[in-house]
Formats: sequence, C-alpha cells, structure tokens
Amino acid sequence: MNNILRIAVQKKGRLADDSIRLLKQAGLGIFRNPGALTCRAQGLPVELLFVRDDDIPSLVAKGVCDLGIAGENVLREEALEALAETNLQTVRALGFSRCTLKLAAPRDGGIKAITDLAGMKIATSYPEILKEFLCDQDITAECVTLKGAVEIAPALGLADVICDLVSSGATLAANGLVDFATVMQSEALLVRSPARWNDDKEALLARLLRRIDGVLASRATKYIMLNAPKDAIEDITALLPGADAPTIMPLAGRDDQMAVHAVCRETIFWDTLEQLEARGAHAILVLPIEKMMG
Ligand code: PRT
Ligand code: ZN
Repeated sequence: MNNILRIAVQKKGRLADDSIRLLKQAGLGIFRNPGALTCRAQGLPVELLFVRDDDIPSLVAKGVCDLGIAGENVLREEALEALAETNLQTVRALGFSRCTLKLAAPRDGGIKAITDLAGMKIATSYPEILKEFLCDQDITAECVTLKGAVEIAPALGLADVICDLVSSGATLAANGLVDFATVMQSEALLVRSPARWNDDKEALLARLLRRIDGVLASRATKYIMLNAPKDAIEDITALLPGADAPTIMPLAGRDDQMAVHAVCRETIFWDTLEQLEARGAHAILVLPIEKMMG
C-alpha cells in the first residue's frame, strides 16, 4: 500500500456526509456500495475506509490508515487516553462539524460557575478532556463516564453537572440545563499517521491538500459583480469585504457608469449589499465560487 493513500472516514453520523462531500469536491470519484467498508476512489490513488469515528485516531496512529477525518474532541480524548499514540499530526482544520464541549447544570440548581464544581459529580463522554480541564482549573470533582444520553444524567440523579458537546443548544434547553463554561471548541480535522512515507506518497498528499485548500478557500469566497456610477467607485470598492484589486470596466454606452467585479474572501452580508445600493450600486450579483487555485 505504498503508493495509495488510505483515508479513514466516519461510516455514518455527523461527520460522514461533510467528509465525503469535501473529498468529492477535491476531485475524488466516490461510489459507495451500501454495506462496503472500503471504497477505491476514482481520480487519485486513494482508498477510503468507513469506520466509527472513535476508531479513527488509533487506525491512523497505527498506520493502518494514512489519513483520517475526525472531530478534534475525539482526537484529543483518544490522545489523552493512549499517551503512546499521541503523535498524530493535524494537516488541516476542515471547518465543519463545529461544536463546543461545555459544562452545563440544571437551570435552578445553583451551579453557575466553574468554582461551584468542587466535590460535584460530572457526567461526560469525554472523561480525559474533562479531567485535564479540572486539573488546569485546580478543581477536584468526580467524573461519571457515560457513552451517550449525557443530558439526562442530572434528572436521573447520576450527576450534578454534565460536560457534553453542544451545537444549537436545543438539547440542553430541552433537558432544563444551562451551560456556564466552555471546555473546548471542536471542528473536524484531517490528521496523518506518524509513519514515514516515500516521496510518491508525500507528493500525493501534497496534491490532495492543494485541492482541499482550494475547496476550503472557495467556500469562504464569493464573486461579486455590480454596476455603479463612476464617481462612487472608490467608496464602493472600499466596502467590498476582503476584496483585493477588483476589476473595473467601462459599461458599453454608459459613460457615467462602470462595472466592478471582485473576489471577496469574506462573507458578504445583506448589510453590505444595502450599503452598496445606497451608494448607487445596482445590478448587484453575488455568485458562489466552485474551485480556486493559484
Ligand atoms: O457511530 P459513531 O461512533 O461514528 O458516531 P457518534 O455517534 O459517536 O458521533 P456523531 O456522528 O454523533 O458525531 C460525530 C462528531 O460530530 C462528534 O465527535 C463531534 O466532533 C461532531 N459534532 C458536532 C457533534 C455535535 N456537533 C453534536 N451536537 N457531536 C455530537 N453532538 C450531540 C451532543 O452530544 C448532544 O447530544 O448533539 C447533541 C447536542 O446538539 P444540540 O444541537 O442540541 O446542541
Ligand atoms: Zn463515536
């Protein structure tokens, strides 16, 4: 398997679709047979292995897979648990599956700050991350490890507080819990094994990373086109978020008007469009960019 990159991705769950979407956008043809645990991609010499997210850190650490896509929370927990296998290298932060590991307590229970945690029972699926956090904060508390349904622990009398992942906050609210501290932020990471690779494999990774960078850059970037009065061009280009060197062209048959085209590397909010319009810009189009390179 020297000249093929084997990538571990989540089989099913919150990471699965976004991981495959990213790899497809990077040019890999991925046609999965339902039930198959591996898939040879088309376009580049890459093989995917579909596994549970918890298995990804050790598969990559052991070199069974060369790369893996997993949540920072799972990677950190596994690294703290299996100290010998901590040498995974993060090659890219991928910007999806964002969530926050938070401490939360029953709304009316009187626990409102980290300093209230001393002597409490805290339910979590991330005991190692929690223990490290408590140690850093110099707090002694008891960790109760649960694999799932952590939010129910206070109502069942299993714990006073929970430490769990939050994205929208709806699950906390539905269980009468309020968060009061952040333990860590998390997003999906692309990690590589610590094994030494030959030059061909390194070149293959560099090629894949260039494409992934192109996909990630294009996601945050939009192409904006508008027409505007000549005397407002300076004002208008100053308003374009993250745009370097816009293209400014005359409009056929309109001496007083110019067309402005620009790549904006930051989000273009409705507020910005309203401000552009207020300065005389019209026929404003904001277009997604599919790929970027160079
Ligand atoms: O089967 P497998 O082991 O592969 O999957 P899994 O069930 O262990 O994980 P999965 O698919 O649920 O999550 C995979 C990864 O997605 C996590 O490790 C995180 O990195 C990331 N992620 C992002 C989340 C969430 N958002 C999230 N909201 N993982 C879990 N949740 C849960 C959370 O535990 C809580 O129960 O969703 C609930 C809270 O959501 P909100 O929106 O109500 O706040
Ligand atoms: Zn899991």
